[in-house]
Amino acid sequence: MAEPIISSSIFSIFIMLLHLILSRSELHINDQLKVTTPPLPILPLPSYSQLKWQQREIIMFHHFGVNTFNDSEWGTGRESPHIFNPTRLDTNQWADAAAHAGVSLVILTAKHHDGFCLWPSRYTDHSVIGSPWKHGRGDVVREFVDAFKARNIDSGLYLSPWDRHDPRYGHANKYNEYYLAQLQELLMRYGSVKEIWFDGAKGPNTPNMTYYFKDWFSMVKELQSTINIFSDAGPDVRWVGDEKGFAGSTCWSTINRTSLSIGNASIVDYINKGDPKGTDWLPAECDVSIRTGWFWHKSQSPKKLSELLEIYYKSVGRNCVLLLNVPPNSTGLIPESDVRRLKQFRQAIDTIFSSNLALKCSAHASSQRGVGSSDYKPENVLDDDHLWTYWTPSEKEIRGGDWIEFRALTGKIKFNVVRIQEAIGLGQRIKKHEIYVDGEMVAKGTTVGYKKLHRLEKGIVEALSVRIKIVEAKGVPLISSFGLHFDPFWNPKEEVDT
Ligand code: FUL
Repeated sequence: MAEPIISSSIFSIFIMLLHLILSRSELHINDQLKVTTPPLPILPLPSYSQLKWQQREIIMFHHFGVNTFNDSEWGTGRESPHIFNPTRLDTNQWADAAAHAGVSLVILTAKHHDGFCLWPSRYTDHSVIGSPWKHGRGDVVREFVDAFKARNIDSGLYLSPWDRHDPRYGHANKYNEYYLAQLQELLMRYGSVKEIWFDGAKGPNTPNMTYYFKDWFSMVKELQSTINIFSDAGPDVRWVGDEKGFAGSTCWSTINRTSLSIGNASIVDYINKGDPKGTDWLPAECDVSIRTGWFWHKSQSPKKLSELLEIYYKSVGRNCVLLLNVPPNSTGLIPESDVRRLKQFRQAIDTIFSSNLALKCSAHASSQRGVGSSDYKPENVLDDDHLWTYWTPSEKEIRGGDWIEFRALTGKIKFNVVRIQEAIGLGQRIKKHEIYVDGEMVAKGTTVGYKKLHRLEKGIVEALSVRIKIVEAKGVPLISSFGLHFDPFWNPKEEVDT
């Protein structure tokens, strides 16, 4: 008779335990409900590889080939491979130069328009095989990827579609087979390749040629899953539409790919600015050379530091990645003058941006999503995460007039550059913004995107408060980072930011 008593007490203990577990999990669920969810994204969004690319900010280009030995920019295709003889070629020296410039990706012209291949391709003898360099047994692409990999710098490759040497050019099936065969060599032999450049350039009076872009793009993605494909029209990175390194002062990462085609001069204005209504995420890359030409010429010298900084503000500071070309010379080295300039350029950028004067301020905002939650508070724009932590105002029916303000904690702050960044992982949103210093408007702009840099036309200002007003946005704005910086290299009397 004792048995049922025992089992009933076991049963009641079981019920109590169950109750406790359930009430705890209920508590847990309630806790979670107190946390406000992030706002919905606004499509289109960047891919994982596009986000990684955007965060690189500055990448480098090396134009190297038979033109280097010929004082030429566009080879005819009739150059003898014998002229290619970089007797002191040292890709470690190239990689050191890139490291001094602080870049994380460098792109090499494996084949330019002249058709000469820097690697021993099995499909042509117009390559290093026919050159005296290393008795025809060298491979520049191999030496390039190995040296950069050893310094943790990623590689990219340029394979010119326009080929002035190969007789298959102009015969669609044959040339596309050739081109695809070379793509396979480059993307299968040399490890991870992070960017491939499809140049739309083609001179006048060239044979008619249909490129099988769809086949090329599919092959590239099949062979390299984290690569970004560059061309005038993407699919991952678009050309900015000029070779000065300048993006439009309005620059959307969004665009309609259906309006684009490769090698079509009429789209340059559209790709320079992007399109707020664009259904594709296709950010712009600003290519420019440190010298006048893309290839090395004895008579040319590197641009001044002030010119490089101007380019930086109009590329990286306008929501783009800067692709800076630095050509190796005919001995196979990056000239010392260019290495020096790269070091100066990096030092200047570090000097300007390594200290953020906004950290001496308290952050305030017109409103905040999820009041009481720390997830969307204004202070988030001052942390080191420039993508996934952000300030965002509360949602409301009619948008406009949202602001975030920084108030100096210990006396006036002195600056001449304002940096604003959007949390682009949830879509690019801001259409118009204004900057106020102690109540006076000192700058205004349109798009922000990953990074917007304003050099103040007024020059240096000393202020107690700085306010960013979001005048118009596609939806609720998300600011991921904010900075007030001092640029000692800039004199607004010399240049006006347009
Ligand atoms: C252009 C080419 O024609 C130039 O030679 C250079 O390679 C530049 C980056 O792209 O379209």
